[in-house]
Amino acid sequence: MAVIRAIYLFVLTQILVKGLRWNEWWKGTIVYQIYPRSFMDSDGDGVGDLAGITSRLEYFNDIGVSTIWLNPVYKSPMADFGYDVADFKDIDPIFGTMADFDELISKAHRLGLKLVMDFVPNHTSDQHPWFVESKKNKDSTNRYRDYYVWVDPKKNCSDPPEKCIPNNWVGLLGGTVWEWVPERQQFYLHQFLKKQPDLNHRDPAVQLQMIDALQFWLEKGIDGIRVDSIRFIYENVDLDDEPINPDYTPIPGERPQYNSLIHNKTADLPEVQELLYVWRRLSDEYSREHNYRLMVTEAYVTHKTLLSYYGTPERPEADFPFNFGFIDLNKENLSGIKIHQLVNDWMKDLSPDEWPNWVIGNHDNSRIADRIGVKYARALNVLNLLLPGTPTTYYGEEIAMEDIWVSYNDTQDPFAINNPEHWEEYTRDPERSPLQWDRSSHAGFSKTTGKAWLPVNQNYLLGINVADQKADNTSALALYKKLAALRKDEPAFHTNHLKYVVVTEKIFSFLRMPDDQDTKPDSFLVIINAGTSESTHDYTAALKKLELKAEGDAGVIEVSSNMDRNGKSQGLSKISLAAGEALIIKTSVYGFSSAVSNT
Ligand SMILES: *[C@@H]1O[C@H](CO)[C@@H](O)[C@H](O)[C@H]1NC(C)=O
Ligand SMILES: *[C@@H]1O[C@H](CO)[C@@H](O)[C@H](O)[C@H]1NC(C)=O
Ligand SMILES: *[C@@H]1O[C@H](CO)[C@@H](O)[C@H](O)[C@H]1NC(C)=O
Ligand SMILES: *[C@@H]1O[C@H](CO)[C@@H](O)[C@H](O)[C@H]1NC(C)=O
Ligand SMILES: *[C@@H]1O[C@H](CO)[C@@H](O)[C@H](O)[C@H]1NC(C)=O
Ligand SMILES: CC(=O)N[C@H]1CO[C@H](CO)[C@@H](O)[C@@H]1O
Ligand SMILES: [Ca+2]
Ligand SMILES: [Ca+2]
Repeated sequence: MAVIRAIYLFVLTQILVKGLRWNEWWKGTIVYQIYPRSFMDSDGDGVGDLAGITSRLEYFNDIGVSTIWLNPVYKSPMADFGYDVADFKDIDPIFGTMADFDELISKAHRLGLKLVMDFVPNHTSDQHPWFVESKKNKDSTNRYRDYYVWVDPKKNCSDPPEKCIPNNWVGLLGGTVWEWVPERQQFYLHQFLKKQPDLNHRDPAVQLQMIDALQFWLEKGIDGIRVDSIRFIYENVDLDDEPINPDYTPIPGERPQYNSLIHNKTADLPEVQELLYVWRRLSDEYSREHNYRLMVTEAYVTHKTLLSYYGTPERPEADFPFNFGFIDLNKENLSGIKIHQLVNDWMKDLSPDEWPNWVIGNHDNSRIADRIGVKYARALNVLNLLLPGTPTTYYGEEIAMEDIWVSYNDTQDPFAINNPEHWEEYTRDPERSPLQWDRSSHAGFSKTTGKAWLPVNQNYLLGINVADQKADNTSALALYKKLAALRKDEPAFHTNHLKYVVVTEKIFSFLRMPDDQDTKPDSFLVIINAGTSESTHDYTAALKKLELKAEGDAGVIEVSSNMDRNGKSQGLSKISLAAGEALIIKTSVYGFSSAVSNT
């Protein structure tokens, strides 16, 4: 039986990637981000774990997701919930064992799912044996001596050495990046928490350790890596001060904040491109027929720097760098024009071999439903899944989950606890609450009779949970499934072709078309009303301007975001959408000439 099922799923996977080459499965997929602490708790300790994820894998087949990406599950003292790695080749007991991991990956593959792991090369935990050894002394016999960024106290300084801070560099969480270690009579650098010392990638031994760690997981059969915080990997060796940001007003008496400086000595150094290229080549060595390994990078940077992470055809780097254009979209700036700007800013500079991608939320930012309002959350899933490129769904977005509120006293996130005066700005607890599975206690996330690591949002009792939404064919989840199926089944969504149609303060609309234009194929007009009231336009006139051919003036509403107009025929010359509504209309518009247009 298991064998038959495996073959069946293999066939499904093949259909999914129809039109894509074997090494392009990641173009046809949806990447689903799992924050492991919050997805599913199998043993009732109130924290999500690997066995919990394994127990829920069928969910992904059900909703049409074929790639899961796990935030770090490596051994860690959890000073930054796993982003402080103490062993790159082991699983933290809070998440389970290596056997649990092996079980997860084998079941995932059996179900036709791809598994992508987070990779955190910028820093380790201060509990990592490398750091424990490195901090002991700076003797030439210390094998780990140069594994971290160690520097002497500032020269010509009359204060005690520990007060002679090397330069003005400020970390992401405010305050100096330098931390004094009496044993070595030196400072080490940390761009994040003190408990996250930065690795020194200029030491070839560190580069080899990273390769060793990557090989370990690639050999276990993971389908890709997501590389964390790449813009911070290298710092300038000359240790010059960074320029003061003229646009920043310091608050008297407060320790320096990250934005007070222009970070051109501690971020986006060109050396990182070489490192990405090395990791790309390593990853490619493990790519086999029907087993391509994906590489994605994470950095909040300018558009130009971001695009550089694709590398070039001769020196490829990331398959795609995460596109965070939508990550700070909020109620104040949500509009048709804004969405057009965000989409076009990304699309206009891509070369034909650079594949787009979209991210609307993650574990570091308030959930999309909170930022722009629940009313618009469904429309953002429509955008995310139907624009050209690979969408990333942050767990819970498929059921329109919202943030929770956590008091300072109950706060878990060390970024906030370490910044009491700015904790609300730094805390990431609100977007990390457990996935809401059903109406049972802790929303089905955990069997614990005590507290879970974070509380669930009480709206799980009001229909914001997987079980209720599965049973309701008008739910956000029902919409999500429908969109995922469209992406999979319709050739129009397997290409890069995009034409903007009507763009106004309220409306963003676009046309998706398949490659084959000779057979008058189906194309899809996607319309989103991001405004606060109804909007009606003549789309026939707008389509005419694009100089496309059309068979008649009517289409069929394939999906409406509220799931109440599906299957209705719809004239194109007058289409009305309620505030927050999205429509996907099947039309027979065809005959495009260029792949991407800026109209
Ligand atoms: C240290 O200070 C002395 C006396 O002020 C000066 O001559 C010397 O150039 C300084 N050295 C450095 C490295 O700045
Ligand atoms: C850093 O920025 C300052 C101010 O914008 C500029 O003068 C300097 O040349 C920059 N340095 C580097 C290394 O880019
Ligand atoms: C939206 O406005 C906020 C300020 O309210 C700003 O921080 C953010 O960058 C803006 N987002 C976009 C996508 O323009
Ligand atoms: C938070 O904790 C402090 C110290 O334990 C206590 O004094 C304070 O009353 C608590 N605040 C709230 C809102 O619970
Ligand atoms: C949902 O189910 C009801 C009852 O079976 C049916 O009338 C309706 O058309 C369905 N709606 C959708 C969007 O499938
Ligand atoms: C989006 C993302 O991955 N953010 C992570 C970046 O790296 C820091 C430090 O490792 C983490 O705290 C963030 O969660
Ligand atoms: Ca657990
Ligand atoms: Ca670094």
